[in-house]
Amino acid sequence: PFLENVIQNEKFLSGDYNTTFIDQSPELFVFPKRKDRGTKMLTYIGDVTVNGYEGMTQKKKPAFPKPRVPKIKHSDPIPTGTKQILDEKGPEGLANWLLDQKEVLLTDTTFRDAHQSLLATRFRTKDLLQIAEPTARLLPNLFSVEMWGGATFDVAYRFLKEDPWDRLLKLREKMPNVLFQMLLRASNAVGYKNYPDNVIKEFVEKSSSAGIDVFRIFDSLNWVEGMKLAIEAVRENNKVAEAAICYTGDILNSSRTKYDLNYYKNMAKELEKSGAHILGIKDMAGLLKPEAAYQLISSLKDTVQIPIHLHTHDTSGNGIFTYARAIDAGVDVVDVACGPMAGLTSQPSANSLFYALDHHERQPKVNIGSYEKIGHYWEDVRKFYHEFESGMMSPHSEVYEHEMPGGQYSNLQQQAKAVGLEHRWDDVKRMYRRVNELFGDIVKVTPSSKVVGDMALYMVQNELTVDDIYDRGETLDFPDSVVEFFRGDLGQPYQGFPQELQRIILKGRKPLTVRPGELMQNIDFKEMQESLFQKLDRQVTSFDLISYALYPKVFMDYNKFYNHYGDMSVLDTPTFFYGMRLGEEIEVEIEQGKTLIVKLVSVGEPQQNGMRVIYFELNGQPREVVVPDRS
Ligand code: BTN
Ligand code: 3PY
Ligand code: ZN
Repeated sequence: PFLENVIQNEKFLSGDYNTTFIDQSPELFVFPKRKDRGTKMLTYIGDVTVNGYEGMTQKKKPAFPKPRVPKIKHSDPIPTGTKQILDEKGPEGLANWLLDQKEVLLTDTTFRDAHQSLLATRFRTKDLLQIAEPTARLLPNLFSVEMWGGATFDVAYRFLKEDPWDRLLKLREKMPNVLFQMLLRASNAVGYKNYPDNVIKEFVEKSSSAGIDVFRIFDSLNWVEGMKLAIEAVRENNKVAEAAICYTGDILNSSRTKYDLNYYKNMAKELEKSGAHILGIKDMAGLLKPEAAYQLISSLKDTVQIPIHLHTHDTSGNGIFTYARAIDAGVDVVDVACGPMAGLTSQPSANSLFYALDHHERQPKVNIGSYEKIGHYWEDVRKFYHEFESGMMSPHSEVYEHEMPGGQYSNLQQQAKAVGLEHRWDDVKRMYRRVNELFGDIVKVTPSSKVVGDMALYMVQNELTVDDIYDRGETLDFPDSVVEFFRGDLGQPYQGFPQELQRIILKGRKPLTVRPGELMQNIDFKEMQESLFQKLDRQVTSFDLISYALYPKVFMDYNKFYNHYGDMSVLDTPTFFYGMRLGEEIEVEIEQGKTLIVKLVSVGEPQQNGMRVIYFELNGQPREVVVPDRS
């Protein structure tokens, strides 16, 4: 109410009154019942219509065809699947069941890694939800659906202004039969740094209770010490601990011996000993070439008893060949994406793999016709996100040089764009490789890959060479993530840090050599709950708490947005990104059975104070809102 009055005040509107304190006092914006839902929503639509959406260059709303949703009979019972096997037999039983299958099994990553890798993680819950039930009904033989974790958590709050927990809960409701899998960055949870031990435990417990069955756990430096706590936490919740080795380098390249076959065999044994139910091979950049895949999987099958799950990215175009060889070597499960969301930096295509294995005794048991139908939906909806496409048009064998993870490619490109380096993308990729060499050839996967990316952007932006780092490093102000990495905050790289460089970057400070979690204070969740209750002025759920513990600022910004505009996950995606066209009418279901009809009537000229009045009709009644013009 206060704010309402302020922004309608003449002096305020005329712009000759200093209200900068408003921007500096976020608490002023915490007025839960300030405006009705309709007005808040119109304010968002008006704002995005005038100012566009962050990261989008095109402002004019394109016309999109209506997505083709496969027809299903909602009244039929949903076929049972692997979720029921886990519930009946427990994680060990599920692992044994997996070993008994002759066919190769599939994990479908379309709901997570595919769009993380192709579209900077921007897929919205609304668009995932529409295809969830058809997927459950038409593809009940999948091993799992990877639909959470990695960057989806952060991006949901930060850019999509939606609650990632809500996504998980709603999808689970629609897909009760197939295992839900998530990517967990071990001690970094779904963030970019180590968290206290009790945050990791709490996160795993809450994710399990909200619907995650299989946790693919990896450490960004392949440091097993950093993974044990997460593995243990998953086991305690009676869920499946898939402990993963990140694959880097090339085991068959005799001039690159740091990560050789023995390195992987040793790590596999350690993970099995640490309680993994499944061994994951996480080839995040798509560097595992076909012959290497055959040799790696064959040796690992002889090394461990647990099933092996292989993940790759099709960046080079060799993904199907790699899988075919891995399947001959006995891999149990492979990660694929639905055809129209596959290939390039995403996973290899499920559809292509199916056909590639025609007349092969291990051809997966999926209904290819169903996959094609589901693909029509993804093909149509992908168009909503075309502004986030990386521009990569064909297989990109350069990946063997820069080794950038598929899940990072389109995201780092957005980061480069944000700092004005869009036109220097080739330089950024070249620098990425040099930074890896400078750092001693490390495993590059979130968050270590982000450190390499941040350093590459920093060097390109400041026109720095590797020599400059050694010559003038003492005077340079390195990105925070780089300093933290060299301090040991992400754990210890295999064979240690390059000492001279570490000394330069730390400027005399002493690095950690133990597990960072050992030194961190546990979070007092009870105390946090109270302080968050004060800040939010509403009931705090246990999901809110864990999100706040992981991402305090991102979470508070999301809440600020939510108070200002309401729940914008209800908008259709074109409207969310582009707002509305003059004269356009849309329907918005703000809750089940409650639909608003919104028509954009006209957009006023900018006033002297930089504000515009936007005229709508809401359910046939005239309504106007005032929004800033930031152009
Ligand atoms: C927003 O971005 O949501 C609000 C920005 C509005 C700035 C206005 S212009 C008139 C008034 N005077 C100020 O000093 N700030 C506000
Ligand atoms: C992530 O951690 O988000 C990844 O996808 C790593 O490959
Ligand atoms: Zn991946």
